[in-house]
Amino acid sequence: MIDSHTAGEPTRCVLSGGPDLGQASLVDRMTRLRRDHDWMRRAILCEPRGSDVVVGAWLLEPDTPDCVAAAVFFNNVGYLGMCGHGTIGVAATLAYMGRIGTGVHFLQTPVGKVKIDLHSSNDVTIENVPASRYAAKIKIDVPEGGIVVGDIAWGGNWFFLVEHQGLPLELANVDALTELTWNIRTQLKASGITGADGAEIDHIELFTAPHDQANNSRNFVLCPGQAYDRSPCGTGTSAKMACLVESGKLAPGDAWRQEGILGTVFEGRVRIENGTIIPSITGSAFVTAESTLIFDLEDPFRAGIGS
Ligand code: PYC
Repeated sequence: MIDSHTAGEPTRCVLSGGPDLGQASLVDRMTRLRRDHDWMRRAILCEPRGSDVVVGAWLLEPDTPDCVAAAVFFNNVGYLGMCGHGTIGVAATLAYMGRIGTGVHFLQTPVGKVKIDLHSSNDVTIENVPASRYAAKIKIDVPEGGIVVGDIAWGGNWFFLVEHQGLPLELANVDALTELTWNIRTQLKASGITGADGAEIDHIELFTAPHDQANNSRNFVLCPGQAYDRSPCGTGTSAKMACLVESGKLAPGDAWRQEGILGTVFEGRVRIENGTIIPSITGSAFVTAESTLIFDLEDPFRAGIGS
């Protein structure tokens, strides 16, 4: 395995070992991983080997010859369609391993092909799957949070995006921000408010003015397993840019500098292809560790702690 972090958010790349998932399509292999071998997700990411914050990227053979690799992203509670910071981490990891050099490459993900432009061993631009706003100005009454208004958008995952007033988006307030965003998520579910085809909205994103005037906005993003994203969130920034384009506040080609809760920044842009919004995100990742996992049959926590 190789660990990295992208703007503070960790990615753990699984390079080899694990079950034989066969030769099926990537989506079928992810289904098989989830159905038959889900204990490995917990064993790799959860305590005592990992923590709730870590996102996994299981690197597999791509279905399509034009991709350098395929990746299945997973976290402490399940699987992600796409992961922006994770894709930047995968790119830095592939560069560290000497599997890619600077220039353009493609990574296959369960929700589509993602372009990677490696600028240096650490600096990467990814072109995400298409993003879109699904619904605007949805109003919900959140216990302890009052009336909250937000947009629903897809950026590779489903997001509820809220212009936040109140408690500043700072590390000192992380517990309260986590509680607020978790209550928003719970209320969305209780109200039957979903993304397309009934998809659960499992990422909640709050926005305020940036701390650094060189940036456009600051965010706090709650991930599905209740951990907050240390990075500005690649799929969340993609969803945000789709909303901005739909409301005429971001033009194709213009930069959108999204600051996260640690103050780290992703620079986003969109282009429009046949009426579809294609977001790209630029950020930096750093390799932090190489390791081999050991599964001792005597270890009561060899499959991780949790369910
Ligand atoms: O960067 O897209 C992202 C992401 C999703 C969850 C954590 N990071």
